[in-house]
Amino acid sequence: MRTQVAIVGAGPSGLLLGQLLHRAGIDNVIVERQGADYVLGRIRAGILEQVTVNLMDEAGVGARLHREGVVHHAIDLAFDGRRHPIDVHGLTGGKVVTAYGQTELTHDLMDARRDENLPTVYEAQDVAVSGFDGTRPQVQYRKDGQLHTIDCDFIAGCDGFHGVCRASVPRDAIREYEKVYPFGWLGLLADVPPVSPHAIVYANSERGFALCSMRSLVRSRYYVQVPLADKVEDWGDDRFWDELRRRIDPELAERVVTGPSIEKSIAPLRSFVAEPLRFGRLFLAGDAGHIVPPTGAKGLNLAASDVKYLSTALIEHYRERSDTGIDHYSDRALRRIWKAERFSWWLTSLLHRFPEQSVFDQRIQEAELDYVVHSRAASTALAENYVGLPL
Ligand code: FAS
Ligand code: PHB
Repeated sequence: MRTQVAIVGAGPSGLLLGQLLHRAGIDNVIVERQGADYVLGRIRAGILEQVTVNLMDEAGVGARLHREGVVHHAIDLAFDGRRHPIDVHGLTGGKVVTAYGQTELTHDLMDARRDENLPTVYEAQDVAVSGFDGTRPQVQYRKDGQLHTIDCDFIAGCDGFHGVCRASVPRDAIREYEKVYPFGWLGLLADVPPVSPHAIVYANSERGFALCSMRSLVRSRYYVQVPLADKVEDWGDDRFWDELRRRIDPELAERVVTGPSIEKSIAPLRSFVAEPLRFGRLFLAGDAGHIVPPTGAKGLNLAASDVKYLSTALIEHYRERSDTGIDHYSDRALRRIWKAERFSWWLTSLLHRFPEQSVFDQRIQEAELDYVVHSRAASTALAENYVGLPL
């Protein structure tokens, strides 16, 4: 098989890139190691920056997002038994975020790809990439016992943190920066109305971090910080709901509507960046190139901005025979990635209880929370990062 761009991974990065390239008349094939249902079954992000919403519109798949997404103008920081609103909309001259699950976004992209009958190989085994340091890159995979080879001009590594593309880059050609946090997030999804439908609540309590979010007005997403040693089977639904309510203020706790979990999982928290993001004719985009702790709701949105930069560069290559965008892809993407890494690290440090935290560290954290919610300058800095810095 031959194509112009071979995309490894059918998560949000790969699907969005495939859709944007197709709409620009650039042939592409997506090779995914899991089945479509498995990809859709992973419950992940829930908050979209305007950049991501705009990109879904550019890809021609934004209709349901506009119908069902819930626009948020503010967030609440909760500590010392009180909630403090941060007027994100007012502080950023009218910018907002939209609550719309990654599962739904992925569904919309998968449906569009299927409707346009675009080549997508699911359940591909032993995916391998080669030749990207020359002019004849290839992607190989096994399917139904047969070995298949895709000859292409470029390979887009959209295969996430554990993918094969970054792992295929010679070790001396790549630098990796990582910080692992000493706790995880236990997330619960339930078909109950969200306790705070128009403002995500970020709570810093002496028992640890908690987050009250949503997927729609009838489906809620909650998280509590847990020790790394915890297992999801340690946490029955009742224990989760009790712990959540103990970490938020009593008035809000009273209003939490509980119900059976439809998904429950523990995600580790890490910050990670690979540099550069281009190796000859191989590009890394999304979680394949970087990971942020989910506190700042940046993971999916960073994947979208990588895809915006990469799709623009590839379209410029084919349409204008110019490689300026390709040559600058890595530097441009990394500038935005590192700023989002900083914000995600900062918000994680501000809102979580660290096992080794000294009493001095605790007082500093309390002083910073007090400063952020009472200083317009500090609230504005939080707000402009939360809605997403300009591309
Ligand atoms: P993905 O990991 O989503 O997709 C990569 C795809 O490549 C997968 O489908 C995988 O099966 C496939 N693949 C892997 N190896 C392959 C191979 N060798 N061959 C072929 N295919 C291969 N972000 C937020 O903003 N908010 C959140 O609350 C949040 N929560 C998260 C919770 C968890 C548990 C995780 C892991 C991430 C979370 N994220 C969150 C971040 C997440 O949303 C990612 O940013 C987003 O999925 C990035 O999309 P992709 O880059 O497409 O990577
Ligand atoms: C979510 O709804 O999954 C979510 C919301 C806000 C965050 C992280 C995750 O900061």
